[in-house]
Amino acid sequence: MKKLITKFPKDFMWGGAIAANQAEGAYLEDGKGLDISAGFPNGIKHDYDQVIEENKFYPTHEAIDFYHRYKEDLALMEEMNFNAFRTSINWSRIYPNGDDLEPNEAGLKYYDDLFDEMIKRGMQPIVTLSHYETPVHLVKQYGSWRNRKLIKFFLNYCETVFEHYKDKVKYWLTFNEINNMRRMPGGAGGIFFKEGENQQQVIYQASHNMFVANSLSIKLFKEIIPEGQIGCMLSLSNTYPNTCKPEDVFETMELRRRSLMFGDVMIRGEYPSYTARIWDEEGIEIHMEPGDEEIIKCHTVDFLAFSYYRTSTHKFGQPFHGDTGGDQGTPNPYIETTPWGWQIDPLGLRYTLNELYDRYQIPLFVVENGLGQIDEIDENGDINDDYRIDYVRDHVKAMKEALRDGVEIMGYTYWGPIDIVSVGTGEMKKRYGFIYVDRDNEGNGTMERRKKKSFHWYAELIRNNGKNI
Ligand code: BGP
Repeated sequence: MKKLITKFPKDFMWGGAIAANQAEGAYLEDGKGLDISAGFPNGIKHDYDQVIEENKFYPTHEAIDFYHRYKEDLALMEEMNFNAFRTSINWSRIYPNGDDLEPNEAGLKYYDDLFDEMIKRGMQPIVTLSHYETPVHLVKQYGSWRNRKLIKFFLNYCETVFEHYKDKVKYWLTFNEINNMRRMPGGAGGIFFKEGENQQQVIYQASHNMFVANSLSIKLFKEIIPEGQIGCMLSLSNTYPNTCKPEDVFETMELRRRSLMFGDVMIRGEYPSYTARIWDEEGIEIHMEPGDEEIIKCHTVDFLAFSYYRTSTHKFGQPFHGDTGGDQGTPNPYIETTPWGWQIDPLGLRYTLNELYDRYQIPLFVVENGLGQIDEIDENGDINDDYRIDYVRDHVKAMKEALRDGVEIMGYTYWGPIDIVSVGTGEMKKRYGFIYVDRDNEGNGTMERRKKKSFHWYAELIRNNGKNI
């Protein structure tokens, strides 16, 4: 029998997470190609510009200039005692078009320097291979993941980066929030619909192709970095039934299954049995090649990484919809709400950790959790973000309780330890950071970095390995 765990393990990974496109900027520098993130002026929840318009402001083009300022930024993360830092490699820095024959050396060099800097500062790099950054050429030329050719291009990219960084990076994630193919297929998979298409058909076909790519990338990974670990990454904020009416309860389970299906394929190695009914009812026919199911069965992930921001409630008959925070239904009267309508629910994290561990029995990694709020600088130049401290404290407490419940948790990387561009809405005003960045929604500001009150609090939390929680 497993022993009772009462504290965070010694090797627990503490740190923060960002994505290349939301932080780096330098969107065409040093041979980088265009990736889809460059074409969303108002975030992936909103319209995508097929052609970048001159004189229009696109927040990711400069973002917070992490590309040039990463040394300064990582020094601040070190001050907060991070032992882990998650970011993505932007695919289009390595293969500018996605289907190039040779990688872009300047792109490889940039990440070499970045990972060296993290390691020098005592941080384990955790790298996402694809975080809403599909090269635009792959979208235009091949229709993105609806085309199986993408599998080959993705594997070529994976092989290059696994080989190149094998001595530096031991923890990898395949597709960021792959289940957001359901909610935001443009951002998650570069899928933009043509008129008259059965959108669900396209989403599931593209997802299937991504599942095959996920499994084959794991196969490659195990050959190249056998001592490392690779995980899948899902958006798993949760949804409760709005009432105890059986229909609310049942349909909420069905909604949750639409996300867990993605985990089931990549963790259990097969589509769950309820998939057949969903596809039948939605007129979906998935093209699978001989051998696909075996590939998916043989090459599964080592751990489940996920984002958790909030909970919502679902009422029977309510259409399913969501955003970067997860599924979104009817507001819950028992919990607080942020100005963006995200409902804060620390106990929901404990609930979710237990739900996932019961189902999968593999290590879990909370790679995103954070509070997007409006921060103000007072007359002394301070930012007293006690609300952020409360948010993190309560979620970390919930995690500690989940450890006691017997859940295996590898680490916690707070989302957005430094203010970055919001992926859903393209704003800077929605700030997550322990570090403030002087930049606004219109692109004004000096980019100066400033520590918020939460900076010191988080540094202390990590120093104590969560003991004082
Ligand atoms: C997740 C994404 C992140 C991140 C976060 C917060 O969906 O993986 O990239 O940005 O949500 O969302 P937002 O930036 O829209 O507030």
